[in-house]
Amino acid sequence: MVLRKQTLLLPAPVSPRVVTVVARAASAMACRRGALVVLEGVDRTGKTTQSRRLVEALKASGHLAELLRFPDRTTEIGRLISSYLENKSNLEDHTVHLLFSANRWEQVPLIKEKLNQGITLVVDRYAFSGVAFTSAKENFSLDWCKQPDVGLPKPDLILFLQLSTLEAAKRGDFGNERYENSSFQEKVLQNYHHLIKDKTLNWKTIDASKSIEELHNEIKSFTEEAMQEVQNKPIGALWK
Ligand code: NYM
Ligand code: MG
Repeated sequence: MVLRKQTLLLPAPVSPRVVTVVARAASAMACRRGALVVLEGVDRTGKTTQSRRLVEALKASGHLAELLRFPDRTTEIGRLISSYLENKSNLEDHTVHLLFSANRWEQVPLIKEKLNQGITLVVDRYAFSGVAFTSAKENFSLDWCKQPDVGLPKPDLILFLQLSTLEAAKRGDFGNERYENSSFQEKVLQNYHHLIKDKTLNWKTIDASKSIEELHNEIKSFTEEAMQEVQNKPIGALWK
């Protein structure tokens, strides 16, 4: 009789893959928050391709993962930025810098909520793009450019896709958007080189001249490592 009862309570046979998925989701719900993973680099280094592939791969191996990108052109602030980038409108340089930052701040409640739900967020550009691009303009110091983003959720990992501007240019013509020319991109690259010296952040430099597949594998393994390290650590504050 007892045996029979036990037999009835046994769940239907499940594949090891389902067990893994359920176990991971349960552990996420129990304690571990998601990791905040950022991809940075000049234009044409493959950030968008790699962020998408990373999210797909994480999901396929049973993790909770979502993609975000900045600028987020879908919000009201994002539309102002988009029109500026497309040269359809002009904005004063400080003003547009602050709009890019505001476009990140408006997503902060959502970012925190998702991380706390155990969702790993893969972010295509973040505050480092803000600083690297604006400080490539005349009379903008790195320090001034960082201030509006001080206190944003701190990334657990920043993947810097490194490629010379010459190599980047070989990947095809730049688009018609603002900033898309080699001399500006060169200044942006130099600014990134200053930013990656910051040892309070977990920067990993990746050679973006590698194949899409090689790059993906490297990025995935750095991400999985960062996801392990997150454990019960609270979400940090950037540049604080
Ligand atoms: N950009 C992006 C900035 O100038 N400041 C920022 O804060 C961010 C997030 O926008 N050339 C620039 C970098 C890019 C441009 O980005 C649009 P994308 O990834 O091409 O949509
Ligand atoms: Mg672009």
